[in-house]
Amino acid sequence: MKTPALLLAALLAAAATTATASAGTILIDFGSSATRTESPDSPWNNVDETNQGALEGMSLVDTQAKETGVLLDILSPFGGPNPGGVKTERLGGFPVTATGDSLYANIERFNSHENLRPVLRLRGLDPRRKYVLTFFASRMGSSDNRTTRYTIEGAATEAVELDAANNTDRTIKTTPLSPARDGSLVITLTPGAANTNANRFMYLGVLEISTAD
Ligand SMILES: [Ca+2]
Repeated sequence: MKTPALLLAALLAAAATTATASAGTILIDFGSSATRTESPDSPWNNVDETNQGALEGMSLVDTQAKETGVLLDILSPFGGPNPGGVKTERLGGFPVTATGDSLYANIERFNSHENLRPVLRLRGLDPRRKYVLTFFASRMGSSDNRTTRYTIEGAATEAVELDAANNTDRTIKTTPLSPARDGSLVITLTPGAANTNANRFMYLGVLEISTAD
């Protein structure tokens, strides 16, 4: 039989193990408030037209429903939600509520907005760890190229690109990224060089954040 002291030591050891365990995968659905991803078994975070305008310090949960300590700010907003993403669920992929919509932005004037350049900031990341970001965006019924360039600034700067036009299953991943010394990664959206859309539409539908080690 364990003495109270030993039991306490065992409990403290268990707590320490939990505290140093890596945060699980974080999933964020960007899109319309009408089609948020609500999944009690595997929670998502939702950013939509009701909260994206001046989002500050959204506390992100991982897919195990644990608070991760990672916070999301939107430093420069999108234009609004677009419902035109792919609605067919892929085996093992993201749910339709996440792939079927997105938040969009534009350079040439559209819906009274122009020269939008969305900027997102993740805070509270561990500067000693590396993170892989996975981006997905879909805009079906497109007859042009709608490539979005996602530039990520952490300890170094990296950019990845994805064409949302008629995209059903392509995602783009970064290499393992080190956050800046203050634990942040800043993500800026711009149209890719291949983007031929008249408004230079760019999109973000899903962001997945996972630890690389
Ligand atoms: Ca959604």
